[in-house]
Amino acid sequence: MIFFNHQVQEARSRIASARAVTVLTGAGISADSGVPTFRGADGFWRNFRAEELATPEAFERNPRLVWEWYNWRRETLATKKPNDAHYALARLEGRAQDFHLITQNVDGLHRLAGSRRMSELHGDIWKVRCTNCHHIADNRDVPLALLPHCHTCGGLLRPHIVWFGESLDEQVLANSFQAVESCDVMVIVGTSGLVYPAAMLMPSAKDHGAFVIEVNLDSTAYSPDVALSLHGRAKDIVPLLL
Ligand code: BJW
Ligand code: ZN
Repeated sequence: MIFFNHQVQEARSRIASARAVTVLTGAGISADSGVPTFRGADGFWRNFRAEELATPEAFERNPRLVWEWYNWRRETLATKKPNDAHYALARLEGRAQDFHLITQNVDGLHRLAGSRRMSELHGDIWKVRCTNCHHIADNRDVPLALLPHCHTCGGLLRPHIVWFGESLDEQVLANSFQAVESCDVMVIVGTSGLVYPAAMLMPSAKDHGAFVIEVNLDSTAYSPDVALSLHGRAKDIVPLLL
């Protein structure tokens, strides 16, 4: 515990004296709000894993099934609130000289907590996109009609989310790399570090000289390479860092 306190102190002082802080979050930060993670024991829906449903091929084969999954997740998320870790990061944005939040999460909880300087790498579950005219619209309907259609052209709508095998938005990705390459401290919260290209952000920060701090319940793909690994719940540890 003394060792742990010492690590927390070091993380605090690194963040306090940093010119630029970049934070990368994943499903673990929202686990403390009751949102299931992707690769944890609760990551199943019926008998499916995310990898089987979050693909353009799955949507082409069975759009109704994929929409049922998203409907279920939107219903679950509509009852969830940001936790102390989300709020702490929103406060840090107001305090740090230069701050950027990169999230892989699509749940919208960072925005609800007040974060604004943010890149959403994998999209937003509260937006829909037309598969025909590509128009993107906010949509908070819960439940959504299964097989929802575009008001403009009648085309089939899909979630505005980056599925496996699809490219991330170029500008969002470029902004994210710029933020990790120019920061002096990077904080990584609640991600397994298994999904690319997000997984390349930490090595890139390190190559550019950043001090990297990880907050996670367990060891991850990043743990051997980071400067500090803080093990525990995001909602308990992240507020201690500010
Ligand atoms: C806690 C906690 C608590 C729990 N407190 N911590 C290079 C090499 C190999 C493969 C590829 C590669 N480049 C591209 C690929 C293919 C693929 C990929 O990465 N595959 C890997 C699985 C191997 N990537 C892509 O397809 C990407 N596209 C792309 O690169 O296009 C070009 C291209 C294509 C194909 C080949 C080559 C190039 C797109 C990836 C989009 C991923 N989108 C998803 C699904 C969205 C669906 C949806 O949400 O509706 O996004 S995947 C899923 O994983 C989701 C997440 O954002 C993402 C990351 O997961 P995350 O957040 O890390 O969650 P978990 O569950 O994995 O981990 C939770 C962590 O929290 C754990 O560590 C816990 O310990 C911790 N934890 N409770 C603190 N309370
Ligand atoms: Zn349309």
